[in-house]
Amino acid sequence: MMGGVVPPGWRDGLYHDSLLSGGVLGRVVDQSKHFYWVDDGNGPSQAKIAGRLLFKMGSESELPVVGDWVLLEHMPPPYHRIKSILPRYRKLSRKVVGKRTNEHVLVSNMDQILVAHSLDATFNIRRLERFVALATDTGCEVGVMLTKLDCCDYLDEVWLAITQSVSSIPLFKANPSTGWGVSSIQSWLRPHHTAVIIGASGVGKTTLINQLTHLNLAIGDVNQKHNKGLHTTTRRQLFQLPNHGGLIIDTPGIREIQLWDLAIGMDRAFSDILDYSTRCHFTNCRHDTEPGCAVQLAIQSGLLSPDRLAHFKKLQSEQQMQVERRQDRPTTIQPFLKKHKKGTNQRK
Ligand SMILES: Nc1nc2c(ncn2[C@@H]2O[C@H](COP(=O)(O)OP(=O)(O)O)[C@@H](O)[C@H]2O)c(=O)[nH]1
Ligand SMILES: [Mg+2]
Ligand SMILES: [Zn+2]
Repeated sequence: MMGGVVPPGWRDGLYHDSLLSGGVLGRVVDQSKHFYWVDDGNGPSQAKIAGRLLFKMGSESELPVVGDWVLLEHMPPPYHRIKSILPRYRKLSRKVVGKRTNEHVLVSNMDQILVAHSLDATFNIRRLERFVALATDTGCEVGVMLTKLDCCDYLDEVWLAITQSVSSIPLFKANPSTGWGVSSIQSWLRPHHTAVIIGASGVGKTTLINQLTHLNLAIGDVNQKHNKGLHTTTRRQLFQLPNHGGLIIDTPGIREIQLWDLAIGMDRAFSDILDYSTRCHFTNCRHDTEPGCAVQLAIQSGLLSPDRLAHFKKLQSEQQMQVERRQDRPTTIQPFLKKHKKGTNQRK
């Protein structure tokens, strides 16, 4: 459809041509408090949401996020106008903390997710499983980067736990500070595709991006007492990998992952348990004390750890609670419109 310059990560065929008329195609690559940075292939420029578009929005989750494909109306400086947002084919979201269950879209339209996890004293296999489930749920290709092996006292045990629990996913051992292991991650990242790196704070996400992009973004200093990086990355931003063509989005640490639409992710993350459960005597088996439970049998014969089953049950009930909460979600327009309407380019 287009010759010459295209926005970062664009590939022909992502959208039907009919969706691409009526504006200049661009991609949201960064956002600040009052405007967005949109790249149409000629580098990022500042843009604001057109008043008309804003008016049509029904909830906060419809606001542009990094990764979105948009149609721009070019305007004299300082701001172009975002006329529309093309439908998101993928998104990473989490539940907004609070009384009501609201969706908070973090980034969109990514192809790969790299889950970063450190093997220092903060290592937690359940947290790793949650991140992997969240990532898998998006439909993206998922990889795991394990950092800080140099800070791990029980490497053999930890490694065994990891390979047992996330066995089907490519695992990359790396030390982003020294660059060790980074080249295999670079080969896994697909040229002209968009990857997102997620994980807790201080695990080396931004350090990896610095290695991949040869940039010098501020990273968190290790707080010796807690062995955690300080929260330095405060926003999501899309970077291009030189001599590679791939794109990667940095994210701030997701401190507590709330689960959203985890049904598919659960199935994939716990496919072993689901496999066993097909052989349970009762179809509605809760894998507790029911006779003929194949899951309990797997535990007794050492094939499955009781911890893993307990974690599976916990996630399942959290998921159930969210489904119930979502059903009584209000559909009224959120007060967010007020906040964003200020300073918008309202069409006269
Ligand atoms: N010892 C050690 N430190 C690392 C490793 N990877 C990253 N770091 C350090 O961990 C700190 C936090 O890194 P940062 O990239 O800001 O983490 P982010 O919060 O995930 O973006 C920095 O001081 C890094 O130098 C590693 O493999 N080993
Ligand atoms: Mg960071
Ligand atoms: Zn059972």
